[in-house]
Amino acid sequence: MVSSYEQQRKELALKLFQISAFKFGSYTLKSGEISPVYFDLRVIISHPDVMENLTNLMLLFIKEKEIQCDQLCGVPYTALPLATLLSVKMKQPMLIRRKEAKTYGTKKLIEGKFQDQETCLIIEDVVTTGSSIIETTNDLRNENLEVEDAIVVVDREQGGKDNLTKNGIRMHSLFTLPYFLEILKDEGKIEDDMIKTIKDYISKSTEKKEVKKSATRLQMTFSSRAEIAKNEAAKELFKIMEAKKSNLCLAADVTKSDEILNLAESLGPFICVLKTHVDIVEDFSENFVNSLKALAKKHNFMIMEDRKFADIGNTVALQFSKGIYKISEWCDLVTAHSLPGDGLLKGLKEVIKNKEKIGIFMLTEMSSDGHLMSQDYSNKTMQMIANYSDIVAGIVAQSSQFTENQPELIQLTPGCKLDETGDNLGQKYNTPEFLVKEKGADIAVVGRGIIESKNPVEVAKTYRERLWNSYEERIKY
Ligand code: 5IU
Repeated sequence: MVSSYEQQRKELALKLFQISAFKFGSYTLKSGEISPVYFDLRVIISHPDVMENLTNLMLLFIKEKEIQCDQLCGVPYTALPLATLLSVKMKQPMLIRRKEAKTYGTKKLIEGKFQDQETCLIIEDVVTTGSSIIETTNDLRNENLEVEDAIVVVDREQGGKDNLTKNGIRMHSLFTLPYFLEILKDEGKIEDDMIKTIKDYISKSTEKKEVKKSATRLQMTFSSRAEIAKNEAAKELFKIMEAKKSNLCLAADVTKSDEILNLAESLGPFICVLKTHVDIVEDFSENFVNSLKALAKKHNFMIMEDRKFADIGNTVALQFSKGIYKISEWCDLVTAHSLPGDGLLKGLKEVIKNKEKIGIFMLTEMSSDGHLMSQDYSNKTMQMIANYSDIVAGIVAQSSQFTENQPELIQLTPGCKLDETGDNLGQKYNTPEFLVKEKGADIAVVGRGIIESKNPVEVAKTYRERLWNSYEERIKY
């Protein structure tokens, strides 16, 4: 049995090479990094014989590891057909995780029939950091399913296993990159020079990983991030967060200026940012903003106007500095869309250059159901921001959208409530713990969860404590 398994494994490795499921040469990865090896297991769907052999091998592997499960779930997309074949052969039901909840009918994220506490085995093709498996696991666990094991075809050995262990998932991989190298070398299918290049690459990326390990955004303290922040307002905000032990932003969505000032006075001590929508204030006046600024100073919080600029540079410069509101005169932070292109940032920069400290938060993703900000849109927004690090303080996002480790930027995440899942107008909510620990939020925005509660002060304290504890747990790793 063992020898036949080893034989099958070797044959499959050679076959995967033959059909270009992995290639050696010089490839530019999504991150911009040049890699001498490239994996693309999507090609296997064009080779039914490989699909069959791989499924058989995975079956033997699951048996050998003595993994028991009630359900199978493939990580979208490449592993879906693999999970399907395994499900049929094992006579074990499977589940499908949607990448986005449906916007109509039932808002299910997990399709298939299941019961509480059933165990679900995850199937994945290639693992780099393990983040896709973690996302799938979180959605399954949210449905009260148990996830303990993941079977993967290839482990690139770039930190995935450790990340999964931290999340309570055992990862079992059929293949690793060094194994492929060994087999191909034995068969004379790869030049010695290439083996050396790849081995150097592996050891270099391990070294890089070690350095990065101590410095990833999610593990750094806010005070150390204050040191490297390039935008002055972001620097100050990090310091405020650390000083007040608060990463809570209050969305003061009330329509009378006195109500906002009352909130600022009573909740000011517990928040790092007070977020306004000035266009909903019915009795706006210069006095109001002056009082708000005084309270911001008194309680040491920053004022964010959630203006969501979305026009050409010339217009946003006017909207920012002129009109009734003269936003740039009183806000510390302001939000903007990347939709119009970077002329918008140039327009805002024209205004900001005469100010002391203002930081822009760019939207990459919204919390509302059915928003149109795709991953591609978000990636392009991140590229745009890279050239404006002096004026951009961070992003407004639902998950970590940073393409690289960018600890100098702040992730602000709206859609936070202690226990609810949404409102009837499309807003989606998550808990403080989930947003900070799983979704990379540095600051969470809470509006109605606090202002519509019976005791806003007590509730704000609870949010602040739960958000801060989550941050402290996050940096421990
Ligand atoms: N807000 C969102 N989602 C987003 C963005 C902003 O909810 O994606 I960008 C704003 C809207 C509101 C606040 O001012 O954050 C959330 O308020 P509630 O906690 O009351 O839902």
